[in-house]
Amino acid sequence: MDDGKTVTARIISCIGGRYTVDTDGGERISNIAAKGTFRHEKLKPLPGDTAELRHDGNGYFITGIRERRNSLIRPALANLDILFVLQSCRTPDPVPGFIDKITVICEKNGIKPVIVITKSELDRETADGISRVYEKCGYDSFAVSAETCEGVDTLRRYIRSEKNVICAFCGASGVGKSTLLNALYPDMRFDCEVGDISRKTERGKNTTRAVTLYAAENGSYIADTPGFSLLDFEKFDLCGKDELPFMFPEFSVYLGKCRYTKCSHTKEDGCAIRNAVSDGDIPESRYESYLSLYENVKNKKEWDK
Ligand SMILES: Nc1nc2c(ncn2[C@@H]2O[C@H](COP(=O)(O)OP(=O)(O)O)[C@@H](O)[C@H]2O)c(=O)[nH]1
Ligand SMILES: [Mg+2]
Ligand SMILES: [Zn+2]
Repeated sequence: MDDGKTVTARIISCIGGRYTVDTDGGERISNIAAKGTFRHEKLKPLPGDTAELRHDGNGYFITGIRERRNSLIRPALANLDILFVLQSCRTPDPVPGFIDKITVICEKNGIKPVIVITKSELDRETADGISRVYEKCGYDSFAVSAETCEGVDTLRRYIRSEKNVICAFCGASGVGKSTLLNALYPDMRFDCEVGDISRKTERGKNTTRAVTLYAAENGSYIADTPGFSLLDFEKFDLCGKDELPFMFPEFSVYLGKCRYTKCSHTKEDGCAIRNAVSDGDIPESRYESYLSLYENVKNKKEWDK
């Protein structure tokens, strides 16, 4: 393919400014650079991007990327379809609000969040309880254990049923992302190390490890991501306060039914959302997250992403 024609390819990793891609023709090409002029634009090609490649006689280089559906800064990924949000029911204990902040980011970016409660064998009741909260909100939700393999087959079937999607596993360090991925795909080696819960103390310089997409079945790609804390998401401007209620799918049937048209759903009387929480129709933990995010965003006039 040395004819100067443009070839499109999926970027699957970027390490030290060198890209590995899968071409539409099914060829894997490594060690590709992005062309100089392209680098001057602020856009940095990310795993998940559809890249345009040209061959200059010596080798391929990236000349551009196709318009993205979405992009996340950390984990650095573009065109994500599904984000599996992992949270362990024990060790580490669930962090209130963690999943909800991510579902809001997903809603905002057109990404489908799927909730996975890990280490279910340690506390089945808590695992099932959290899982049910998200089912109630309309999300696909699973309780799994890589230790006993409970729920692993179900989750594998679920991932297989989605075709040609880009997925990533995310969640705090130590919740069991790498272990679960290796249980789901025993033939692949996910190389974000297993066991980095013990490395929490040496956080700092070394935290940005590369995100790599692995080719799974059905034309899908799946990424492990290095552990991150909720703090990494503070960089995101979530959305404006007026938009926030729409990022909670379980609110949707009540919106427009409050006494006041400009109801913030935080303390007003006659608020349909607050009534639904009292009636047990909206999970309390989700509403708590709404209130806390509302506090974060209420003073912002505009939001850029
Ligand atoms: N009890 C229990 N421990 C698990 C399970 N899955 C993973 N672990 C342990 O949790 C720790 C962190 O797992 P790891 O996959 O590295 O987490 P990651 O940082 O999210 O990738 C390791 O010590 C694993 O052995 C599970 O289903 N049950
Ligand atoms: Mg890991
Ligand atoms: Zn209201």
